[in-house]
Amino acid sequence: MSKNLYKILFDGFNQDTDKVCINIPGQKKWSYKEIDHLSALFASYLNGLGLKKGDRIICQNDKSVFAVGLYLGCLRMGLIYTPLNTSYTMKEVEYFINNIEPKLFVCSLENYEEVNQVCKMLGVPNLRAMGVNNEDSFIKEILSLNPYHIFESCSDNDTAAILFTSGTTGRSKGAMITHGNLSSNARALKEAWSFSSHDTLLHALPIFHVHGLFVALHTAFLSASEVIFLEKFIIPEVIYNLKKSSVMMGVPTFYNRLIDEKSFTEKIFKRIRLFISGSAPLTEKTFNEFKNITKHSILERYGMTETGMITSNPLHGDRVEGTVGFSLPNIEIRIVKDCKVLPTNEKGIVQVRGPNVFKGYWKMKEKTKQEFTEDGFFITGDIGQIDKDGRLSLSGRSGDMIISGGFNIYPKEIEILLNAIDGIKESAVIGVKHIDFGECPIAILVADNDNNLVDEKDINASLHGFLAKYKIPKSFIWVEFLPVNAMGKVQKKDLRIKFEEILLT
Ligand code: MLC
Ligand code: AMP
Repeated sequence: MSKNLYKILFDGFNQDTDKVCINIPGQKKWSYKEIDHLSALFASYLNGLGLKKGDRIICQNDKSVFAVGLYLGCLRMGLIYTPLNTSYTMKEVEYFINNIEPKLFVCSLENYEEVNQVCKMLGVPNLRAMGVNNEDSFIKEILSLNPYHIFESCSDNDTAAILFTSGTTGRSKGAMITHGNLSSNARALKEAWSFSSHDTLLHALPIFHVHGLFVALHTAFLSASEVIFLEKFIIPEVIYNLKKSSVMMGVPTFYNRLIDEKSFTEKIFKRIRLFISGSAPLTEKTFNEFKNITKHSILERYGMTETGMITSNPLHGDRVEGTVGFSLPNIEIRIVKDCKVLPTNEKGIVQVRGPNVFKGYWKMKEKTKQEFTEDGFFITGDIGQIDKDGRLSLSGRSGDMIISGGFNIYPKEIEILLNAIDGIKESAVIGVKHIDFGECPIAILVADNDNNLVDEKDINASLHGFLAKYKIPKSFIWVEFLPVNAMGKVQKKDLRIKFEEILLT
């Protein structure tokens, strides 16, 4: 039997094909039948291009129902889907193209010219620009095709998607995520959160990451739930549509913004049965303030690109603030320090094993080996402890990754660019508290020459062509020297303590 993820989702919604699948407020409600048809039209197009199982496609396009159709079409065909953050610059995109060697790149209309140059330079055989409505010529072409209702035969171990996560060395790693990883996680989440065809999910997340693409869409589709599909998290639209929703998924920034919103009152959330948070730490303050307003305990869950969702607070039973809950069925977690598995309530690195864990980094065999233990656990790099009941709490990360509004930022990538600027001798990028985004990067700089500091505008200008905007440090601070230990390693912990409060005011 084929383990194609699309077939598994199809079997989930097939009894309810007349139900609304994607509801785009003010535009159109797409039934499951129509979405299935749309995915078959994209499959037809991809097939017409001669693409075959295992070929890779990069998509850096705007959030739309057609982007979802394209994704599902890729699954149908057994193609490997690689979504890119829409804020990535062309320099960043160049790296991904070189690494992935896609047969097709789908970009947004506005980026066509620049992407075209890069694709030509790097020999990408096909480039298409896709708009967000059926006035667009590419969409018109898709809609005129005969559908191709294929479910390419796939095993659990076949790669369905490659998602990039940045690396500690500054180079991004492509996590190969299989049909089996995704289907097992979708089933686990449907069960854990009791998703059904009676649910309406408010979707305001981007669809180029695990959270918005896999966690939200797969869980909803497998359950034949309706998805209210918003382009992004815009408060008035969210408030208006929450009234019609039963579940919302978001990063902690969503909840902080709702807390601050005066119009977020009982009549807005009275139909909601579940608020879910993840991708970044939900502070106890946010959890409690939200509870005071809504009487809802936000359900916090924990996951990663490489693993999908690992743990979740319970749907029934206590949701304890500051914890990320219990491991999902068939997923094992343990806490390890100095190669020893620790007993309950002791802090170490979280390791995870199960059908959710990815099969490795694309073209990085050595790196993959380093991140797994001999007995097959993936080393997450997150620091945590498990209590006697099995609840996991996280208390940081072993590396210096920053999570800003749910986006991961790796300091090394920024430091390399900063250190290359004339006038900067060395730099350290650290994460500090930020009221809206939870955490944000700032740069601590040492000058080549104290009497001639590089202008902040010039630094910003040097970074802009190379880094997505959310990675650009929110502040630049000059110091005489960086604190180092006896081995000469910069002590970021000291810097974090020193500059902890800098962006709070
Ligand atoms: C936008 N900006 C950010 C930012 N998002 N800066 C820092 N961190 C962020 N997350 C900047 C923009 O560059 C812009 O800069 C300004 O803020 C306003 O941009 P915007 O697009 O209007 O921002 P906004 O819509 O308010 O977006 C904020 C946000 C968004 C929090 C709603 O970032 C978001 O949707 N985040 C979700 C990320 C996510 O899905 N993560 C899941 C990863 S998967 P300027 O200079 O132009 O003003 C994962 C696994 C798991 O982690 O467990 O789920
Ligand atoms: P990504 O690589 O984008 O998938 O991000 C994964 C990382 O996000 C994890 O390794 C954690 O550090 C972090 N993360 C995800 N969910 C949570 C959560 N609920 N609480 C704290 N951190 C989280």
